[in-house]
Amino acid sequence: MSKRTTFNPRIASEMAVVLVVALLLFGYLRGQQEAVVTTGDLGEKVIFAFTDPVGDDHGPGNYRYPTHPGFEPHKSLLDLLAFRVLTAGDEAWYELDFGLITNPWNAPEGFFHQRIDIYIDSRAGFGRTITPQPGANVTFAPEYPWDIWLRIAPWGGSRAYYLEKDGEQLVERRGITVGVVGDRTIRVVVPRETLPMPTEQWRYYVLVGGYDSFGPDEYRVVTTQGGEWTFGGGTDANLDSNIIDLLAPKGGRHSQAEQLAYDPEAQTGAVLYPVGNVANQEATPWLIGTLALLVGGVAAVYWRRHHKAEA
Ligand SMILES: [Ca+2]
Ligand SMILES: [Ca+2]
Repeated sequence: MSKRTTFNPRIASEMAVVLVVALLLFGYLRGQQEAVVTTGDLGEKVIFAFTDPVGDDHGPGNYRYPTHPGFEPHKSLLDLLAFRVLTAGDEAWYELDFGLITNPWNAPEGFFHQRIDIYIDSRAGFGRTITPQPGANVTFAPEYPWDIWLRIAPWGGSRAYYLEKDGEQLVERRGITVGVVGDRTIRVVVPRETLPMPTEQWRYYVLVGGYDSFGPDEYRVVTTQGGEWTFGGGTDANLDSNIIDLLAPKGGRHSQAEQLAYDPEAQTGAVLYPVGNVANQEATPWLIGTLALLVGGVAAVYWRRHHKAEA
C-alpha cells in the first residue's frame, strides 16, 4: 500500500461528527455564560445575567438581622436572588431581584433596607482594589480592579462614578435613577450620556448590605452581639465585612463564604472576586478540558487507522 495519505471517507466522517459535537458544546457553554437574549417591548437586550443562591443573606455564614420590628421578617430583605444588566435603547438597566422588598419608612425610591454597591471592571487591568470610602469593609482582587462605581441607597443617596484615565480622579456622573419594578426588583437606570454602555467583557462586584444613614458610607454595621439596629454574628474587631449578601457562585473557591471569610488571628479580611467575563469561573476550564480530550481522541484514532492501513 502507498505511503501517501489517502482520503478515507470513514475517518473523515468520524472527524466531522466529533468537530460538530465540539462546536455545539462550545456554543452551549458560551450561551450559558453570557445569556444574551432579547425580551420586552423596548428591545431590551440582556448583556449579562447571574443568579445568586436563595437564603444566603447571612454574610460569611452567621450574620443575623437586627431585631427591631422594622426588619421583619428578619430574613429575605437583603437576599439577592438575581442580577441582570440590560440595554434598552439609550439606557443601561442594572436589575437586582430580592427575596422581599419592604419600605417601612416610605423612602421615595420604594425601598428602605438595601444599601447596594456595584463595582465594575470595564477596562481590564485598570482601576482600584479598595473602596472609595470605608463602609463595606472589603478589598478587591488585584487582577480585576474596578473603574466604575454605582452606589445605590434610598433617600436620594444613589450615585454613579467613573474613574478617569489618569486613575486619580473618581468623577461623579449625573443622570442615574433608581426605583422598584414589580414587587421584588430594584432597577438602576443609567443613560448613555452618563456612563459607557455595558459590553459582554465587563466584570461585576455586587455587594448588598443594610442601609443606615448614620453608618460608615451608609452601611449598617455588623457586630458580635447584634441588636435592635445592628446585625449580629460578626466581630467587634472590624475585620468582618458589612456585606450581608454578595453575588457569587454557589460553591467553589469563590463562593460567598470563601470571599467574605475573615481571620482575626491573621488579621485578614474579605477579598472579593467579580462575576462576568472571568476566566476562572466554572465553564471555561471544563470547556478547555473537553476540547483538548476531543482533539486528542481524534488525533489518536486518525494515527491508529493510518498506521493500520500502512501495515
Ligand atoms: Ca442570595
Ligand atoms: Ca450570595
